[in-house]
Amino acid sequence: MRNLESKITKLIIEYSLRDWLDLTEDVDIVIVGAGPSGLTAAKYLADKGYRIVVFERRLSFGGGIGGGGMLFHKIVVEESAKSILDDFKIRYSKTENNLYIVDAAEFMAKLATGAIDAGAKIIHGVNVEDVIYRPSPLRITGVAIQWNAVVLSGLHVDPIFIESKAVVDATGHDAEVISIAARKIPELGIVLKGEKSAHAEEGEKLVIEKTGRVIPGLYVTGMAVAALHGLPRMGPIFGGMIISGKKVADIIDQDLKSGSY
Ligand code: 48F
Repeated sequence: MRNLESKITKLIIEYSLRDWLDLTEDVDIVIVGAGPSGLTAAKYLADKGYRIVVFERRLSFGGGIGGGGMLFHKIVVEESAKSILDDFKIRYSKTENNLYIVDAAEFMAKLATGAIDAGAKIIHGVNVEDVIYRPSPLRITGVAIQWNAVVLSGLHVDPIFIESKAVVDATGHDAEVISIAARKIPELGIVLKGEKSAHAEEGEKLVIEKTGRVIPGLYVTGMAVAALHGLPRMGPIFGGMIISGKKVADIIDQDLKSGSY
């Protein structure tokens, strides 16, 4: 072996490849997006023993959390999501109207830590650019991925594939995975209604209600639910996002256990 430089390189390549080889055989659920809904789903699914990978195209966690509300560094969470804050050991100030105030930095750091500590693998800098499907029965069986640096460079490079029992669209306002599937596999019959203007209370309620399975193998959580079903936006209140993440984890668990995924 040569000097430290070569050792650094060898170790990084060797240990990264071990993870990547595991991903070719050993993934139960692919979660796309490390925002609040994706990270919450990752933790609760990993807690149940599933092998989870979260692909996040940015080099950071948290999606829309970091900017708080118009860059003010706090976010709001409702009483109904308090038990999830507690599960992740996220601290808060309770206000008189049963709304909880949380530091944006703590919220995203602890959601990510909770997911990782539960056993989810999060890989940054990876863009999900397509899905894998099978026609009979019609279902989604994984994703096509590409380094986001390649996407940003504009180079024409083919993706590689990761198969899974379930794919979760946690990509936020654009519902990217679902819109790709809707466009490229018209026989799925998916119609994206697009997010509506703000109505915080209604948005929070409906985003939880409509969280779930889109078609066999493909699930939706977080703001992607609003994009799919034409629901109102709610701004920097995050109870709906994390309750939606927990709900999709429960639904996937039930589906995988009953074999109806
Ligand atoms: O946008 P994002 O935070 O989604 P979310 O979990 O939460 C929404 C809230 O942050 C906020 C809100 C709630 O009140 O309105 O906006 O629904 O996180 C989505 C993450 O997915 C990544 C993106 O970089 C972000 O971190 N992402 C999006 N598309 C892809 C992706 C893709 N194709 N491949 C990989 N990552």
